[in-house]
Amino acid sequence: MTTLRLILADQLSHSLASLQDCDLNNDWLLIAEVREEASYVKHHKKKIAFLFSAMRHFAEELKEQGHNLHYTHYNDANNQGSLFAEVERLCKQKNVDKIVLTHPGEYRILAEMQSWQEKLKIPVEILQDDRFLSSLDEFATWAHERKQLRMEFFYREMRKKWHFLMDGDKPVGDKWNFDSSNRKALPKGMAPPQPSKFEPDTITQDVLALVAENFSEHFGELDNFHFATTRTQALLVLHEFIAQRLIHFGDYQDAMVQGEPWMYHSHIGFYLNCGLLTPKEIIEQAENAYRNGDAPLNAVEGFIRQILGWREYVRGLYWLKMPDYKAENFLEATRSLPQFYWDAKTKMNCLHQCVKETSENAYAHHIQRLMVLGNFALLAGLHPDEVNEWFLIVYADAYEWVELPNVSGMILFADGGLLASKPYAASGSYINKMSNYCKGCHYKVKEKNGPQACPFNYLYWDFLDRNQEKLGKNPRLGMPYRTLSKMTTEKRQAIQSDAQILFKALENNEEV
Ligand code: FAD
Ligand code: DLZ
Ligand code: SF4
Repeated sequence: MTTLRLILADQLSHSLASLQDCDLNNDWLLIAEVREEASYVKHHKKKIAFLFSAMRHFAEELKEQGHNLHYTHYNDANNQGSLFAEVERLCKQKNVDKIVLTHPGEYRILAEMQSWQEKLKIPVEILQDDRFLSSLDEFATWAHERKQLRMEFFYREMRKKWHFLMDGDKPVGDKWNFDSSNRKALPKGMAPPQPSKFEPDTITQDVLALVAENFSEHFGELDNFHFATTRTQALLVLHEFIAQRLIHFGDYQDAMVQGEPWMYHSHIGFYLNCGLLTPKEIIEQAENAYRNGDAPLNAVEGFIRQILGWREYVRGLYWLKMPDYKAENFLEATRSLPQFYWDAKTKMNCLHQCVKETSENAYAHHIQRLMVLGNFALLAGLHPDEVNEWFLIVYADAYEWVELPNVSGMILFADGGLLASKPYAASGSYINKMSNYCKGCHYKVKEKNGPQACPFNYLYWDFLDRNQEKLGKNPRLGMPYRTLSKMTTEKRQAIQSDAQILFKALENNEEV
């Protein structure tokens, strides 16, 4: 009996469900670098290099453990270019009787896998991905019992279930959430530590050359590649975060500083999402830091909430609502993605810096994604399909299960409020409060209208005005809508006119 076990690029975990009960004598593992996955969207060059290198390193480890493993290299002459075609090829070559898979992270791939049994006439078993802390059934049950699917309540259930940061049946510190202490701007002169960096070894060097040659037209820069590509290195990144940055994670979670892309964030999303780290070990280490007195509760609780709360919640939501979720466009947004999302050529300094850093690092931290890149997309009414594709392409931690709810739900309100109780819309004053971008900007953050005014200022009001029918009754937007209703007709016209001038310039591909 020969079983084939396909391992995807984001399944690089020794604890993977489909790797358990493996028969070292008879079974075959398959890891495949394929054109279809590398280019169905034009992923950032660093994202492809990272994944191919991590896949190759993981394959080496599996071979050392004695597994029979077929590794398809991107440039192999007989590489068939898709996961299915590679599976089919190996099934014939090795006389495979059965295929065992772990649930993938994308609806598109699951639908594809579900057709393989019929196509190949071989039994296909798809196992649950138990690397997550909430199963899809468990999330569906939780959601079924509720009208509103608020992350905060899901998170509390998860805290109780896993007994993370609990004292008996009470949350440590008697509060579930310490976010009110987590909104500080970075004080002048305070410099976050440099991120962990790894010199590319020969495997990574080969991959970098391959990506430079085959994906030159993809977005992003390839030089200064320093990501971890093995579990051992990823664990070092985690340890350095816990030792050096976690202490300030809460305080400066929302802060943005020009020239400081990494701040006090953990930079573990890349490794967690491709399987080199597991959520449980990360949370346990963060909790230990609190229990040992090495990090304060607001930092540790805030960090754990991101992983135990948001990460599990968006995955549950994705699988609960797909495939319809992808087509949602509650605000009927239609505008095309401006060119500056690709080339950073904009006079808006906040957007310029965030796109530039995204291109350099295949990374931007959460508040840059949410309150700068996402906020502009929301206010300008960019089409969800184009915004989703951009976010899936540009970040090395992006897979559809996590990217889509964050984009369609969190930033664009395209799901009509399933994920967020109100749109995360903000004017320039928020960006000015949380960053130093405005000091170096062509526009003036204090000006509300006219050619020198910060575009976020008039776009914010124009957004509310334009969407009044859909958002006007949202109780959490009562205050801004009351302010809008008190504005004079002239003021409202000036806002609309400034917004129209900007939209026209975007349509004409002029630099704004
Ligand atoms: P930290 O700030 O150190 O947070 C720790 C971890 O918490 C992250 O690694 C991540 O695993 C988890 N986390 C934090 N926020 C979220 C969230 N909103 N949803 C899910 N997990 C979260 N995260 C991705 O992993 N992949 C994506 O493709 C992705 N796209 C995003 C798109 C938009 C528009 C927004 C607003 C957020 C997106 N996020 C995404 C969430 C978050 O921005 C990233 O997880 C985070 O920036 C990764 O950096 P880090 O590892 O330094 O995270
Ligand atoms: C993102 C990606 C890339 C760039 N390349 C591959 C690949 O060559 N082989 C593979 O198995 N997976 C790849 N992936 C990840 C998949 O496209 C997909 O996003 C995840 O497997 C979803 O779970
Ligand atoms: Fe961004 Fe406006 Fe500040 Fe310029 S002034 S950096 S556009 S928020």
